[in-house]
Amino acid sequence: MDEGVYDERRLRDFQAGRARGFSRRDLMRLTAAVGVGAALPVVPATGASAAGPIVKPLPADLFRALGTNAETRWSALRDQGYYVPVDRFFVRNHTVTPEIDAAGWSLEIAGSGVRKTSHFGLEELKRLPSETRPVAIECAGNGRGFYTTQQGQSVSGTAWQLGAIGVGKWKGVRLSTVLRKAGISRSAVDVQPIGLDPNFVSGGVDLGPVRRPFPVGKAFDDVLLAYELNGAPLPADHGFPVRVVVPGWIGIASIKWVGRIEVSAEPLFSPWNTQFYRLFGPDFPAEGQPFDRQVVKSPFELDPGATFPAGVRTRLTGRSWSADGPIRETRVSTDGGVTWRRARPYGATPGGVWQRWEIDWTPAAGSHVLQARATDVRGNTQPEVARFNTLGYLFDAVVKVPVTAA
Ligand SMILES: Nc1nc2c(c(=O)[nH]1)N[C@H]1C(S)=C(S)[C@@H](COP(=O)(O)O)O[C@H]1N2
Ligand SMILES: [Mo]
Repeated sequence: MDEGVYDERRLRDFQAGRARGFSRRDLMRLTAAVGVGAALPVVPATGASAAGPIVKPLPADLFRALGTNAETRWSALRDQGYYVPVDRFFVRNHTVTPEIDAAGWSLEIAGSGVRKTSHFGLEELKRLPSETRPVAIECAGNGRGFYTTQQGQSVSGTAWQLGAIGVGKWKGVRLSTVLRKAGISRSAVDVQPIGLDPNFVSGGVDLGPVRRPFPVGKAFDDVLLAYELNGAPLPADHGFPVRVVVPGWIGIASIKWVGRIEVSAEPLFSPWNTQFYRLFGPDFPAEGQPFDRQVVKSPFELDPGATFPAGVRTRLTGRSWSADGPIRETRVSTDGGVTWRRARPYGATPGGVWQRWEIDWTPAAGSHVLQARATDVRGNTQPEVARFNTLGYLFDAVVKVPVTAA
């Protein structure tokens, strides 16, 4: 399963007009109306949460509220285990968390890639062989805010810092098991899960339900239809009763509240792989560079502006990850990038999703800049500057974290 090859092929399909679900003409109409990159306004951070698009409590010490979304504070992951507990797992909602009655819910599998339409209830899915996997859900826009605050560039979309990631223990049935039961045909090429949350309206245009296709090869490789997170039924905000979990891919692939899966004998497109989740900008093709995987990151488990007692040894901690493989090493600088020391990795790493690390530091009184840089086993590492793109995806640069000691 090579995502690069898939993306290139689908880009050519799209350019040639071999598109189902969302045509090139639709895109032209849409971009004429709102302008690519202008569709999503920058959402500023707001204060404490009110009753709104997210059901679970969002205490200010665990989350930053960002419009319809909430990001995990990295300070809230210090002293936590490998998995992110639900009470601090970030939420990314295009609209609102829907309330779904599990008894009345069923999953429809339909389209030109199956012999007939079929339905699966929740209890039926639970009776099929189950699998449990550690998987990170990470928004493609995680770190977007740093394009502006660190690189002085203007991008559109939610101004996440680095808290739009959570690693969970997801239990469910393999999508391949369900697709086989549904009678998937040899001609099927793409699979598109569709959410039951309200349609997403952007720039006055109704883009329909949240949905994004992926290839049948990925569907048969490692995708889950998950009904449990960290040993409990899926919480409402994370997709109850069933969500798709697509390991290694950007968060948008993992459709929550799935109600229907289209299986197609022709390539599928949606605004979520044509208008959004493409790299637009001077370095990229006019129609945007498609992508599916995340990049390397290494946040400290603290909030920017943290203070430490001067002259006292303190333990800095953090986590590093890459969608391309386990982390080989994380290096830390406490002097603004002049010298770098290797952080000590610790803890079990089921599935190799991320690596926790720690390093001791005795700060002198005054202001300091902390930086961490991770490198994965394939040699992917974090650059000084992330590649600008108008929608602010894939921010992978080393982040400069201001702290003080007093
Ligand atoms: N139906 C539906 N699925 C969705 C979304 C959504 O708004 N609606 N958001 C996507 C995006 S952009 C991300 S990053 C992840 C976030 O998952 P979480 O809210 O469980 O952390 O869900 C994805 N699946
Ligand atoms: Mo996302």
